[in-house]
Amino acid sequence: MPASVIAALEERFVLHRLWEQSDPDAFLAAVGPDVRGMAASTLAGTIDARWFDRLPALEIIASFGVGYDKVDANAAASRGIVVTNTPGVLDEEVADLAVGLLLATLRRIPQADRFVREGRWPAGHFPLSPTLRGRRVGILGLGAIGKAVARRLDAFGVPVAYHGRSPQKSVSYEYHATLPALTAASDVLIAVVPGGSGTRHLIDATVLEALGKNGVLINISRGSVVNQDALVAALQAGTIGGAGLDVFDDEPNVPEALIAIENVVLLPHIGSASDATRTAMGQLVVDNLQAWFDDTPAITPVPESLHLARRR
Ligand code: 8YV
Repeated sequence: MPASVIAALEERFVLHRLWEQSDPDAFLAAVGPDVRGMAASTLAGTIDARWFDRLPALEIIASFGVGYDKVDANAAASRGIVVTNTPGVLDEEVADLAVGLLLATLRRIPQADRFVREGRWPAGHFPLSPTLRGRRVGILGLGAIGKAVARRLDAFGVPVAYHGRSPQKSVSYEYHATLPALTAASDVLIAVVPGGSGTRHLIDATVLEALGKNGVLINISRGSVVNQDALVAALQAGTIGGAGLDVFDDEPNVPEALIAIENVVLLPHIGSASDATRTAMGQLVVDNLQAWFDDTPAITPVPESLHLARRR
């Protein structure tokens, strides 16, 4: 959470710093009954009924991030707790990173950088790379971030198609009713769907096989969307051509097997991680809490909380 969030919250509220406690359980037992609002990073772990039991006065959870798969928003709603996230303010930033990761993966930019740094250039040329030219790009999940990725790819002159729950009237990209159909028609698959049980392991061994031996997977959504073991196996066997990953199953732990593969680019979940965008996300966390305790509606409630967004 940016320092600006902590400073802004401290100005307005009594802020309990759970992340600084050596004995969080004892701390929660002491202050938990008084806590009415929570600012939560999605990196902090799962926020579910076990938390709600210890925070009986909790009214609102302002989650830092657009994806809120770590917050059980249905369990919160059943206790009358509103959940907010930070949509909109990070779309363009995450889309920039997605396209950067795609180019880095195809043109092997990090590998080329390592080649120069390691002094290997004088001994011979860097190997020729695959290309974006002539590729068809499939986007899994054409929400706000997916659309921002697609707009960028338009400028790169490559055809874009997508799969999601339903076709969207506002776009002219080709729609595929199933993920296997999208994958069969794509040379690049970019995952931009939210995490959670509804999308868990959507990208499995069968999908990876359909992507093909020159196919490339880019994942900027959640590690859970991809069966990571199947991905490692596909990369090791050469069933797919490469992968660019910003997200993993058990962050911050990345399997040695992935690290050992040369034709992957691995990033430490930095999709939204610019100073400006993280500050904007943090401001939305603060604004949601302030709006709520000013008795005006929460600004960006998640769908499960829509009916609760008005405090009075
Ligand atoms: C952040 C994200 O890394 O918005 C999201 O869903 O995954 C990222 O922007 C994360 O929220 C930080 O806690």
